[in-house]
Amino acid sequence: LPANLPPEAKGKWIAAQNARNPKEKIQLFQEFLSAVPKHKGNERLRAQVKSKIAELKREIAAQRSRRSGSRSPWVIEREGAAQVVLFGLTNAGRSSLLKALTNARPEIGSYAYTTRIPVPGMLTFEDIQIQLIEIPAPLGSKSGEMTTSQEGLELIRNANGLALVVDLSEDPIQQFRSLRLVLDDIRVSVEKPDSRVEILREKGTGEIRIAAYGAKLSCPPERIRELLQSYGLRNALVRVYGEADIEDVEDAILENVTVYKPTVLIANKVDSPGAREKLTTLKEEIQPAMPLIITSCLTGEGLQEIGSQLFSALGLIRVYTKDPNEAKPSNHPFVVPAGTTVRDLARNIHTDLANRYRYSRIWGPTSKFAGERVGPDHVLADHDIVEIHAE
Ligand SMILES: Nc1nc2c(ncn2[C@@H]2O[C@H](COP(=O)(O)OP(=O)(O)OP(=O)(O)O)[C@@H](O)[C@H]2O)c(=O)[nH]1
Ligand SMILES: [Mg+2]
Repeated sequence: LPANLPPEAKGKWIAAQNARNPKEKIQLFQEFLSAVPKHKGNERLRAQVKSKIAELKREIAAQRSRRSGSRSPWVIEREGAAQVVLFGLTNAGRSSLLKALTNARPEIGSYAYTTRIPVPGMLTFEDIQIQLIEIPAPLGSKSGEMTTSQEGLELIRNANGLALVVDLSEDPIQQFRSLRLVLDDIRVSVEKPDSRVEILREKGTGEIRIAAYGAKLSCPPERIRELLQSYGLRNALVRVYGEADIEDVEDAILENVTVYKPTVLIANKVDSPGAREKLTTLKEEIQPAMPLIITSCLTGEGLQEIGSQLFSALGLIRVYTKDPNEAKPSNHPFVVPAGTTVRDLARNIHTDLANRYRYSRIWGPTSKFAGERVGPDHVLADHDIVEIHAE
């Protein structure tokens, strides 16, 4: 646990956050590293920052190749409500799923490693779209150690969620374990942690808000505020789930954390002989459970479930805004995290709107009656309609 870094290191961290370009950022992260005492408690932090530097270097290389006209296929801008990586061993059927679910037309082959560069596609779920990206399968023997390219791992770390794909015509448990090992290595967790601290940087609010969702904080909120301020953070929302102490908050500031990715497991090729018999043991393996979707690209079984399962696993909700002068709400929802309040939504639409906010009327699941008047702390749910009244 890194605790109370020297002020010099904090200063470098602040400067790195505010750096205007990747080159400057690298320089400042390097200076940060020299200012962090080299003891065991800081090892993970140092490793984390080193991999950030490596990522920035690749970003610079990608920028260069873009400028020279050759776009890197490994850099994929998010489109739609969320970006989800299809991660599985070769031949699990990721390309077949991508083809069945999206507009993409990836190559499908019965031989190994057909897909060699990432392929994105858009999946339509009701009135929104989710971007799916197939990345090349990790290399290695099925029982031995797996390796995935750095660029592939970055796509995983940057994604909003993961769909792990295992093959029911093979040993799905062993496949699941191999995928988990690769993810553990890069400090990506597929299980929702009991406790965690999230720090969301906000704009122009001038305050540090602390939202503890039934959490046990072992330090006074004032200390948290002081700590954030010592890192130059003045506008932020700190969300605490479960139990947390001041070190957890500092780890979150320094992004020295295992990142949790909402994940579903797709067990594909259920049409294969003996496939269904493997499901019981597979379900036992994934404790605590994550959503399991049983599919076949051959028969189409389970495919229509994927959109809704992903949407709910991602922890997203759709909110429709309505102009006070219009009879109907907008057709295009805002897709926001569950837990979003009316105030968060207003801020999401426009900082100014949050400042001029007066009250809202809502229709839908969280309203007691149609057009109920609610305050800024009202928590929204999927399918709510919100009319914001401002000064
Ligand atoms: N029986 C059966 N075969 C499938 C299913 N889905 C995919 N396949 C077959 O499995 C093989 C591999 O499918 P792909 O979709 O190319 O697999 P991938 O995961 O993209 O694999 P690589 O890109 O090669 O690493 C192909 O021969 C597919 O036709 C399925 O649900 N059932
Ligand atoms: Mg493929």
